[in-house]
Amino acid sequence: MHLPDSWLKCLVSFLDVVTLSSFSHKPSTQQALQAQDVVHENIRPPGKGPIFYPPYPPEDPPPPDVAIQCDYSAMKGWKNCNDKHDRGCWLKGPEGQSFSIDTNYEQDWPIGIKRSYVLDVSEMALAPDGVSMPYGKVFNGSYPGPWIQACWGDEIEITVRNNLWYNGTTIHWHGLRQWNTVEMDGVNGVTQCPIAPGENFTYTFMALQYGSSWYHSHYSLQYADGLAGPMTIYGPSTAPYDDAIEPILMTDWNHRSAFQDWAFSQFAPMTNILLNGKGRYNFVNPKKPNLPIGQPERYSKVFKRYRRYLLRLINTSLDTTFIFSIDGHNVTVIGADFVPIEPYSTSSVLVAIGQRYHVIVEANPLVESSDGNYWMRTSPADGCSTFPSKPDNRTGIIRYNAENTNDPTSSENNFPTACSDEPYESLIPKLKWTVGPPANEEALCPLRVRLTTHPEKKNRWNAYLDPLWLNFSEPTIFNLDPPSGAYPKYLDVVTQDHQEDSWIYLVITLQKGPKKPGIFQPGGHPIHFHGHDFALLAQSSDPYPGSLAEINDTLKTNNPPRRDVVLLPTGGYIVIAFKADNPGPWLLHCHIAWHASSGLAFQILENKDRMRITPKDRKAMEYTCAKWNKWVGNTTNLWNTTAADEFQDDSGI
Ligand SMILES: *[C@@H]1O[C@H](CO)[C@@H](O)[C@H](O)[C@H]1NC(C)=O
Ligand SMILES: *[C@@H]1O[C@H](CO)[C@@H](O)[C@H](O)[C@H]1NC(C)=O
Ligand SMILES: *[C@@H]1O[C@H](CO)[C@@H](O)[C@H](O)[C@H]1NC(C)=O
Ligand SMILES: *[C@@H]1O[C@H](CO)[C@@H](O)[C@H](O)[C@H]1NC(C)=O
Ligand SMILES: *[C@@H]1O[C@H](CO)[C@@H](O)[C@H](O)[C@H]1NC(C)=O
Ligand SMILES: *[C@@H]1O[C@H](CO)[C@@H](O)[C@H](O)[C@H]1NC(C)=O
Ligand SMILES: *[C@@H]1O[C@H](CO)[C@@H](O)[C@H](O)[C@H]1NC(C)=O
Ligand SMILES: *[C@@H]1O[C@H](CO)[C@@H](O)[C@H](O)[C@H]1NC(C)=O
Ligand SMILES: *[C@@H]1O[C@H](CO)[C@@H](O)[C@H](O)[C@H]1NC(C)=O
Ligand SMILES: *[C@@H]1O[C@H](CO)[C@@H](O)[C@H](O)[C@H]1NC(C)=O
Ligand SMILES: [Cu+2]
Repeated sequence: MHLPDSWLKCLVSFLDVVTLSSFSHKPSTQQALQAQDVVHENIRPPGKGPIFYPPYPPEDPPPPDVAIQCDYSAMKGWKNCNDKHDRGCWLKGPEGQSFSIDTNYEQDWPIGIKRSYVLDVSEMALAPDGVSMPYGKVFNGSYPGPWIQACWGDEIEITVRNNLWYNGTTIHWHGLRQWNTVEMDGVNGVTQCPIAPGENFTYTFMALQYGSSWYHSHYSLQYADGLAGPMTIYGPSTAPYDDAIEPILMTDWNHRSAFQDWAFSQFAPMTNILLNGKGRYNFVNPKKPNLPIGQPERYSKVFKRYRRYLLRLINTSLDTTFIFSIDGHNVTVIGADFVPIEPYSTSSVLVAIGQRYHVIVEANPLVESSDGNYWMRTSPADGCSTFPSKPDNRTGIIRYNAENTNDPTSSENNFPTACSDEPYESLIPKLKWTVGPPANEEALCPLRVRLTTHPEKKNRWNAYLDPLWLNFSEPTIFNLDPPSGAYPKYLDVVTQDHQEDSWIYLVITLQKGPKKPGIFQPGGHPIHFHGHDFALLAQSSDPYPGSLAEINDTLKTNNPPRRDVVLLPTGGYIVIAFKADNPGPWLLHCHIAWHASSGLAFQILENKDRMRITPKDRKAMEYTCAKWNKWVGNTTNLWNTTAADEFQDDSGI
């Protein structure tokens, strides 16, 4: 590796430990523990605290197969105060206390109940757009997987059973902070060993944030083959609405297994767009005009005029950034990822992979269509997708006029199509953060995202020392003191030890690289960090000047946007900051599946000495590793290979 001297110095200082305190919002651990005790006992004294249906579903009575009830019976004397006039309120106490949109949810949350779920992971041929994909991988026999729902303050327990033939699996609960439960983050090679076929693993964690997200496999390219599903945690919001509808998962889709594409070329153009696993495949690929045309089926929803609907948009793409819009309607954005924001109105929303937005649509068109129905569109952003030709962006239908089942005739809104995040100034968190100065000197050292060529491993993305290459059998969580004192370069471990109330800064830059065959260089990389919401101090498509001092004046530290996925602009940089309040190994990676597989990731090992894993969890984790080692050691179990070292052909995530 040829690096300039200054960069080498940077790498050395990167590992230095400098401590500096500045943050005063200390989460009250005691409160958390008390809440957990109550939840663990799972007491439900009848008739004491409130039990109620959360905003979804609008039907009355609600369909029992989808409706859950929020259960705060442990909170004696409290009442539910969330209604269509006041969605900001959640619970009111007997002495005027409340849990609301103004509650600092990092310190305080209501006492819910324990909810237990089971998810079966298995193989199944899929044809969501009418064209068969034989190597589908699904939760509970459906794509997307079942909707996991819980209420703010609940404890969630999910047992994942692996019934796959040829793969291990681990499931990640995207965007959840997993505060003090890093071992439940579901990243193989980092927080646990893969669950071997025939085995199960139980994830247990608290719902301390609210909003919408998704869960997905973190084992190699598995989620691209169908292992993804929606998740909602009910809580207050920043603007009123009447009804909510189920989450809308937007995804790109291929008619081959991602594992096949990867082995073939490390990358493949996408073939279609699906909303909640439904799509219509009818565009002709100029290079392959003989591909079959699928059954027409589109996602559709009936609206009642003048009602306000909450839509939960989730982008579970493999490599496409989508722009969501509804012909003739604006939407009001009220939440970005798990962070409630000040409402703003817009005619389109750009959702990068892994990002989520809560938006409200008023069923009162700005422009009337002749037939009373409107297209819901998802258009790939310019330069952020790999479709060989423009796919049909008419992916869903809003019907006011349900009798008319014809295709709408509405025309598209006007909106920008550039591949860049929602405007920086628009994303104003409701709960304000003031970011202190960096506790880590190394903030002055940028982490450079770049394409490299490895002699054997072909094209690879590198973000720190080396393209990431995890060892499934040796997760970082069990490897806190590497034998020689240093981690191998390919594990890309950045050690950070700081006081809980300090801020860690990261600068991530992206140079414009030369075009390379077989590798997708998009207009932006959606960068996702586990275990934290991070503050976005800067996001620029200008080249990084080389030191933080030069852009110091431009850093926004007074309530900057914050979230868990951000687009890193090509040729530019981002500066992010997070609180050192959640010990353990956390993955930071690009959410373009091909890029994660080719190494665009590193691990932050945060305050490892403060990590606490219960003996029960440790035992389950060790058991999982033992079963995995046994399975992978038996080469008759492996797909199309007789050697365990050929079996892993990507970074592992
Ligand atoms: C998934 O399937 C299993 C087995 O059929 C079932 O017990 C479980 O309740 C299902 N999970 C969800 C979340 O629907
Ligand atoms: C996972 O399973 C697929 C087949 O579905 C196979 O092609 C791939 O090699 C397997 N990879 C690993 C790492 O288990
Ligand atoms: C998980 O596996 C254990 C044995 O390893 C078994 O006793 C248990 O019933 C399984 N749990 C579920 C939910 O299948
Ligand atoms: C999902 O994210 C990808 C990658 O950032 C993007 O290309 C795509 O347009 C997004 N989809 C939607 C519906 O916003
Ligand atoms: C709709 O959104 C656009 C911005 O995308 C804005 O300029 C316009 O004022 C909005 N219209 C209404 C009626 O809110
Ligand atoms: C949506 O599709 C239409 C028809 O193909 C096309 O003219 C339009 O440019 C597309 N919109 C965007 C934002 O790409
Ligand atoms: C992965 O970890 C296992 C268990 O510690 C070890 O036996 C193996 O050599 C490691 N593989 C590599 C490539 O380092
Ligand atoms: C940035 O500016 C702040 C005050 O605005 C100062 O405290 C800090 O030392 C500066 N940092 C750098 C790296 O220059
Ligand atoms: C290896 O796996 C095969 C297929 O699952 C099984 O039949 C065989 O008994 C296993 N061998 C050992 C030593 O466990
Ligand atoms: C298995 O490997 C052979 C030889 O490398 C290859 O031709 C074949 O396509 C592979 N099969 C699958 C299903 O990947
Ligand atoms: Cu990327």
